[in-house]
Amino acid sequence: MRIWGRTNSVNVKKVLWCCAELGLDFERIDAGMQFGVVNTPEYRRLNPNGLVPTIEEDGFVLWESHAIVRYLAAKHGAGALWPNDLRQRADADRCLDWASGSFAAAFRPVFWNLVRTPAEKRDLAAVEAGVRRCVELAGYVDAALAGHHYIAGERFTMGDIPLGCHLHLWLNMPVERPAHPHLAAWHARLRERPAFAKWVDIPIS
Ligand SMILES: N[C@@H](CCC(=O)N[C@@H](CS)C(=O)NCC(=O)O)C(=O)O
Repeated sequence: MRIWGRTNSVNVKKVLWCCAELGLDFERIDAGMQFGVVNTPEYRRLNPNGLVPTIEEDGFVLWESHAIVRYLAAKHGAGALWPNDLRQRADADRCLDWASGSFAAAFRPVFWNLVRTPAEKRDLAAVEAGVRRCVELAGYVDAALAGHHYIAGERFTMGDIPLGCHLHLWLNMPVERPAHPHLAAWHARLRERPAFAKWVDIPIS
């Protein structure tokens, strides 16, 4: 399998972490931002959006990080990342959609302003509004984790992956946050996983 994507992209991290959890071999090609590649006609034929990640496996091309996580989990992680129980799987699956549709949407202005924008050009009003919303949403995750170790129950599933990537960034932003003890304990649990340590728990850039 080939994976196109720079390692500091949150969406690429999801795929790399997932592959490492599943013990999959792959070749990774740096692409996106300073690496370019994404605007070449060859890449656009694979992924017309010009975004990362994209994977290719025996001629099968797939983009959209959460679709990739679902595909790999279903193919290689049945009964583990991909729960066999339909309701448990739906519960995990829901977290992938919520991570992008709700949390990532709120977090984007916080990350882009504080990490990718020079200090003098930052939109601090957008940061403040984003932080307020992220605190509220992180509170929902904290409450959801109160009764169990992982987001969809006692076992680690695909549901933990996108959420884990976004919340790891959130928990490392230089902003004031209320204590969310269940979220913090879950984050600490994720940090003990070698696959998370290798691809997600890296300097933020
Ligand atoms: N919904 C897409 C979003 C992909 C996306 O926005 N990727 C960003 C990196 S996180 C990107 O390609 N940015 C342009 C670049 O790196 O050149 C997914 O989840 O795969």
